[in-house]
Amino acid sequence: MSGAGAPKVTVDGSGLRVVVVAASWHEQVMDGLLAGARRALAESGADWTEVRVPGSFELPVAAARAAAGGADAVVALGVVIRGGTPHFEYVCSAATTGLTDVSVRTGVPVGFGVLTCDDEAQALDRAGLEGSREDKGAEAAEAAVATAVTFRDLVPAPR
Ligand code: DLZ
Repeated sequence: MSGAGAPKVTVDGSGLRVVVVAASWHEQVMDGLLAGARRALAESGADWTEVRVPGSFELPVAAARAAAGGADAVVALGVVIRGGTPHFEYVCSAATTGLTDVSVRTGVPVGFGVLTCDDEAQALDRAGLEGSREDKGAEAAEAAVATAVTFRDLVPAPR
């Protein structure tokens, strides 16, 4: 999937409570994703807390807890790098399906900042680090906040 065509999203997220759920595999890339998300959230004016889990497989349950705990939006960050076994497909699928399920079931927007890459170079290029072409942590945070702001103005959250 190409990153070309991504919108520049700037919204006023003040008053929103955002929870960032972040996996811990691939530390350097995760540091970049987290820094990008923090930058975007600070710019939006939203308040946020951060929860770390071991791997991307654990992101959906963390997002579910955050949504049940009253978060207005969740930002999910993780990095999955293809190895030599089908494990990659299972972890990616569990994270993607699980996060989608949490979002649709609870009505709480979940920004998807989970990189699914063939190798570490691809991940570094998307991590918002110096020399990266893309900043997926910031994009995920901006998307979550923008969607929560839209919903705040439109409809009460189903709880
Ligand atoms: C097991 C595993 C592997 C092989 N690779 C990754 C990865 O690249 N990125 C990631 O976030 N997590 C990985 N994991 C860990 C799983 O997500 C999960 O934490 C474990 O299977 C324990 O439930």
